[in-house]
Amino acid sequence: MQSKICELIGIEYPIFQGGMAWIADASLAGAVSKAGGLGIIASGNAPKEVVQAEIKKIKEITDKPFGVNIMLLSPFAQDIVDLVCEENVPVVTTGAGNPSKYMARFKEHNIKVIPVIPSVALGARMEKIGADAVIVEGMEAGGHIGKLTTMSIVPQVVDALTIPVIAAGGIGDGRGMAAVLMLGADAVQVGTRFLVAKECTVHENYKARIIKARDVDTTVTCQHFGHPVRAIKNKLTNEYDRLEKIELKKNEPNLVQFDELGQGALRKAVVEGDVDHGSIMAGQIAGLVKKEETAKEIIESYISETKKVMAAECSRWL
Ligand code: FMN
Repeated sequence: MQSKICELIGIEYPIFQGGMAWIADASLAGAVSKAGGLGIIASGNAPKEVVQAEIKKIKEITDKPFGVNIMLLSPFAQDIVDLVCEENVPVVTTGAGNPSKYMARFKEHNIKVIPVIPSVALGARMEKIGADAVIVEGMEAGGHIGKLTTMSIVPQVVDALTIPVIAAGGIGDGRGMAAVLMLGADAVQVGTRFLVAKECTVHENYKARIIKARDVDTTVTCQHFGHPVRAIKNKLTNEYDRLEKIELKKNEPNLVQFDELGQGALRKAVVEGDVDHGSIMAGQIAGLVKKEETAKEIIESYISETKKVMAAECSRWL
């Protein structure tokens, strides 16, 4: 299965493993790239040395292309930009901001730049500043989210842009992949399903909560204040809800407490396995994720299911 994205970055299958702060390290990203997808190391708010060590490790795991996800709001964003240039990282995905001020440097180093976008307007702006492709993420996704669903935003971005579009948010198997390819996407980015990859080093309690999740088990915190985040319901999300209800009634809501509640919450779940008080970021598709598998098995199942479902539907409709 080939696509413009496969040609652009030299990967076998049009599947990206989304950058996931604290989670997407060299172990997961290396396994995905080795299996023919695009593994992406998440830099989150990590300092340069930490990300540099992961880049070193991934180069030992595979010589295939990989990416680094840069959170532009990170206090270390500039350092990570320097690092990806020094290390000749083939692909950079960016989140939480506009990468325009770094674009010239990325291009000088022949780095493919693929920003994550939640709307047509931002997609068009990214195309204008020279992005090589965009990742359009619907609000079904895990982690920080926008307002529109994958089903509605993907075809609108595909119509508005000429560069390739990668669809993300709620793509849990080959049926989801076939659906977004039909909407005009050229590739998919997957986060939630890779959380339970064998090579994913997230705490086993986190994995267990994903595998146990039902369709209705995620919620969005901070819908009214700050940055909305999708995660599995737990004591932490209940506390967010309680505070939001109180603060919504005030003329001058206290927003600091939301930031305080979120401080270190993802790390708590990912590293310590505290799935009551930590943030178990995951997408709505978690209800479909039922078992731990290797990254290779996950990628192969997406591809074989996509082909199967497309062939079956073609013979039914054409
Ligand atoms: N996207 C980013 O651009 N940077 C991040 O640091 C980041 N962290 C995430 C952490 C978790 C635990 C999850 C589930 C998602 C995160 N995302 C982040 C979004 C993913 O890269 C991906 O786009 C998304 O998970 C796709 O939707 P899905 O979860 O429905 O598969």
